[in-house]
Amino acid sequence: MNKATRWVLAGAVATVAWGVVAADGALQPDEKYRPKLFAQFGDHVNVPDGLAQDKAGNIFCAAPNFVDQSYAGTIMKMEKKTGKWSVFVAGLLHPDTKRGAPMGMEFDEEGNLYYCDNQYFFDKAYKSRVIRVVVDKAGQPVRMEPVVENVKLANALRIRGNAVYFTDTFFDIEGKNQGGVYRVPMSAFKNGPARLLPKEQAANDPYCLGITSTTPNHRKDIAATDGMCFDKDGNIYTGNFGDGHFYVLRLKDGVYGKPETLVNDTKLLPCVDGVCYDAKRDRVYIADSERNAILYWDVKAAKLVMMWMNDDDCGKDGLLDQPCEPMVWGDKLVVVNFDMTFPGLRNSKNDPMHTLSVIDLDKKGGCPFLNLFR
Ligand SMILES: [Ca+2]
Ligand SMILES: [Ca+2]
Ligand SMILES: [Ca+2]
Repeated sequence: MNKATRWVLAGAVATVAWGVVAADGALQPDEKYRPKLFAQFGDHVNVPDGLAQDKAGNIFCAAPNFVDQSYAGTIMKMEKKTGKWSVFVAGLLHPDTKRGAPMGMEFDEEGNLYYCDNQYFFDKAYKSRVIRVVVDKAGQPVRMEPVVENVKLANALRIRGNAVYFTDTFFDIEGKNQGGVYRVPMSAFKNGPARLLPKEQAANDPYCLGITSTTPNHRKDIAATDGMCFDKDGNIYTGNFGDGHFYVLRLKDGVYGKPETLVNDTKLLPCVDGVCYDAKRDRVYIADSERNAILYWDVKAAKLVMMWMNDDDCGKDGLLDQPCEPMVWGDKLVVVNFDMTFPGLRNSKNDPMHTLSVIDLDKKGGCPFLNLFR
């Protein structure tokens, strides 16, 4: 390759990516975003995953606890005032697997909590569900009930208007490597749980908004649709865990378009796990599980920016250890470290440090608590 060609290629990269671009085309971390330790748990939270916050700014962390299954799946709560963590609720047990595995979650306007119950790691035959935790005025859980069933791997979840939105990461249709984004209106589960159609019929499932597909990269992971969030205009951002393909589903005249590619370059973004939106800065934060990295998508500029990335680390001082879910909390970004290990990730082992990290965002006044956009 001659110098001119190289320059042209570098220019092409620069149109989609900010930050320092290394010789191999990858983005480099920014020291101002160095993460610090936010919380460390004992083995009762051996695999943390989803995050949510209520209107008062209390933080909730889901723990499916896949590694040490002698501990039940739980949802932990941190009181904003005291910073103290306690068990909010144990995950609702599935009658067949006898496990509860809370992952992505969010509160609705009434203060009820909805969460993805990921049964896929116990049984791949459509056992996953969306569960509603009915919460009373004092903030105490009253009861739990399945509201959506027949899901494969329920992963990320958001509430907007009177509907629950979530991702299903595996369709398990040979050779297609698909996953999807779903929208189920709350009216559909007024009298009992709504049910998704089998994946062979997903294109005709009235609840299926969009299907994405992974092209396995160097990790050979076929996991598809993982994180999801809305921007202030109601557009949906999502991405594949297996190849880092990052998409937007644009809302136009009340209807979502098909997933459109924003980034599809394994060098720039090899893995998309959880994503969340920052209305103040108009950014979508992206957890890159593979590289222990957090990036953001600048919505207005349509550019990908690297914030932080570190080598394999147990996380005891706050460094990232398979980050799976970011959440804007005031002027901070709280990041969960899944630390479960999958082939090809930098995280080499599930270690005894079960941690949340925190990154200080640029001081521009912060975000209101309860980062919801409806
Ligand atoms: Ca996830
Ligand atoms: Ca760790
Ligand atoms: Ca680790």
